[in-house]
Amino acid sequence: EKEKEVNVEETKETTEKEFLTQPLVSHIYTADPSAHVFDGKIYIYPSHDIDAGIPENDNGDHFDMRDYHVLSMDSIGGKVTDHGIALDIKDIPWAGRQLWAPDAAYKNGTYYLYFPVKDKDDVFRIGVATSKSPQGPFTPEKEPIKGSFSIDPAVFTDNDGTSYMYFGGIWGGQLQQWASGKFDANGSKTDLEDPNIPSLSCKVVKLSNDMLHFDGPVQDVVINDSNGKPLLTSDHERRFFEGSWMHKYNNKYYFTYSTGDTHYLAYATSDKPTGPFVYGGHFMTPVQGWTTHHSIVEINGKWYIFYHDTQLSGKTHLRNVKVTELTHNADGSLELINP
Ligand code: FUB
Repeated sequence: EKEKEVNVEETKETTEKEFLTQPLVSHIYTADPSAHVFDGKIYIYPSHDIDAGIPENDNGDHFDMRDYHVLSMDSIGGKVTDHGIALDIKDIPWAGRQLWAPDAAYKNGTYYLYFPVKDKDDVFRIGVATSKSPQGPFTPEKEPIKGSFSIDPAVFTDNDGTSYMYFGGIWGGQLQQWASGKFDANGSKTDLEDPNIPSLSCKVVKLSNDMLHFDGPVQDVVINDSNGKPLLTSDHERRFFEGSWMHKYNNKYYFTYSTGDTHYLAYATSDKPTGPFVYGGHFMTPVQGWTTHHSIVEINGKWYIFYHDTQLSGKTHLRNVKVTELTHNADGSLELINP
């Protein structure tokens, strides 16, 4: 089955400007694009949306994805290649359901695919799979990463070679159910339920040299306002919800994320990869569809944001990935994109 799927190609004979407003592929639904440049080529690691016929709910049960495809292109505006199934849920021994937003990394000749999926007890964990090729297929480890929980892993490698994983998402991503440090099946289905306390934080942890384990404590990604006060639970326009990413620009660390129920992409900056961060503002207004999820990558000296909307289907769980330019202003702020 894997063989049949390999090298499905989509050719887009468009100008770069047209390309920047259109879905990258339309033969499958794709979302949550994590983009990287490996060996001079652009690789995109998206979720692969399907219509599983599950009614929409706040738990996100309708996002019932079952495999990953890797996309690649030589340049922005170039031909997009779908490399077929890179990892199938049936090959992950501990997986139950829902393969959500993945990310990828490279170290010492090996490519790593990080993915969230619910285990057989319906609790989200983060797994890792390896390959000698950026396009896969990837072979999963037998167990989830020890100490992992919730969703949306994003792996960032700093100039000194240290890799960090940012992860977490509230509501369907279950982060609020880990508030005590242990999973609470009867815990809040939304947030911490007190509008006046600091909002739930995304998590960050150092990865081990072999990229397969957590190495050290899981810490909070604290986001303060410009007066040094943490963002509060009630601050839905600014607080973290899910879909984190990290990039470094002019020696500043940019932590970017979705505000979830208010549908913005927001950023916060720090001099350290683990924060604390100072809230900077929104940099993308809401897209069509409930979810908004992105990655940021430098390609030949220009910065791009990969994101998704629902242009092809009009349905919130059947999304399509896109790319557009991202501008860092002279004062370090990010220019607001209105997709
Ligand atoms: O694709 C499923 C979930 O939707 C992702 O994990 C979230 O970030 C949101 O995009």
